[in-house]
Amino acid sequence: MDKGIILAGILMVTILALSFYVWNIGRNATGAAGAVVGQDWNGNIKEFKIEAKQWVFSPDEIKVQKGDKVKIILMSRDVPHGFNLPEFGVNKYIEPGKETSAEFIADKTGTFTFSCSVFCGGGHLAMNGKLIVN
Ligand SMILES: [Cu+2]
Repeated sequence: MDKGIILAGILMVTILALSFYVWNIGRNATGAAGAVVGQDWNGNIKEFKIEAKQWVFSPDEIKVQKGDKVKIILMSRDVPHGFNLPEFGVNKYIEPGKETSAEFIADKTGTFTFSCSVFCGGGHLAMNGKLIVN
């Protein structure tokens, strides 16, 4: 093959790689800004972390305001558990060693019980907590 063609090829690949790199930086920057806007949804997203282990949720009480968009990050310390909050259409499987998240809008006031929905041993039925929406 002609040396000139090889050089031109290398140059093309280099230019392509560089432009992809620059394009990717721009894309990531937009993504980050978009994420911030997303979190600002309604100006009042509330994020919580709840840890599940035999046979408690920790914390077992969370408080939000009506209209809040609520995000709950769920983790299990031992066996698989569940997070069931039927009034808000939430039922998640919590796999040990993996974060699971649930999102909903607290569109009604009251005290709602969340409970474990995956059989996890002797204390399973007593494994629950409270969501208070004011
Ligand atoms: Cu359980």
